[in-house]
Amino acid sequence: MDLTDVTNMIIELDIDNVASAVQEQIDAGAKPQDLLKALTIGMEEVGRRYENDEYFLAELVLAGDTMKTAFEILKPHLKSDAAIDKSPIVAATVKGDNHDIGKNILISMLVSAGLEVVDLGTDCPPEKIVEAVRETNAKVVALSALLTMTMREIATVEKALREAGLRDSVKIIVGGAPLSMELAKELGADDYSPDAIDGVKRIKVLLEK
Ligand code: B12
Repeated sequence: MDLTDVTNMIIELDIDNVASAVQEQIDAGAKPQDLLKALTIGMEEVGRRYENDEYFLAELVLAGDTMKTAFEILKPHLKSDAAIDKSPIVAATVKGDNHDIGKNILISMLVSAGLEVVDLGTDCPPEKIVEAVRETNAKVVALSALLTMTMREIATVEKALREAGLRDSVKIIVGGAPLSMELAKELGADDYSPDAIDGVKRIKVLLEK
């Protein structure tokens, strides 16, 4: 049993055995971050199969549940450095988008790093984000966007924050499959990260600014 087997369990939607396999790898001394990578590679392959009509919506749903089951085991082991700032981070998946696995992984890792997070969930309207930033004096907004169709909502959030007079006091960082640094900047965000581990590092830098 190695990391490739964990990847294959995601691809094969083996929800019954994935938790014990992850636990076994942890007990054997595998690095939690390598395990997260192995799980994510599995999800990427699931996405590829869905795109090629080898998997359908039912498989996507089961893959999501399998990933969540595996992550529950992994979560307590993903501890990182001590907190540097206590000002909260407002996190949400953009309006029209219900994907939350990546966002939830990012949030777990931020919390493990000692940071406070206000989780606004999925399909989040811009007004809710503005309100949360105003109420909590958050310095960072972390947005997840997985769908090409709705990723432009990032620009809508940026505009709403600007119109509310809050844009100068808050940094926007985004992530999700269809994005890149170039796209993120084009949509008005300050930063982008392709994964949660690097995302936490970048958010810490943004909090220091
Ligand atoms: C699981 C899944 C679902 C599940 C979601 C379950 C859930 N609770 O989240 C379900 C079945 C509900 C679903 C539904 C749909 N999905 Co879907 N889904 C996926 C899949 C296979 C995996 C996503 C995932 O969880 N990955 C694992 C996590 C860990 O990775 P991640 O989300 O990318 O997050 C990581 C990084 O991106 C980053 N990150 C994420 N957010 C943020 C935010 C910040 C601030 C930072 C710093 C970092 C960061 O950190 C994370 C950890 O490292 C992807 C394929 C893919 N390649 O992404 C398709 C995919 C995203 N889905 C797709 C589609 C088309 C749909 C549907 C429209 C299908 C349909 N016909 O109904 C619906 C849309 C529903 C909606 N309105 O949202 C397409 C999108 C295509 C596009 N470019 O627009 C994809 C790419 C599949 C494909 N290849 O076609 N889906």
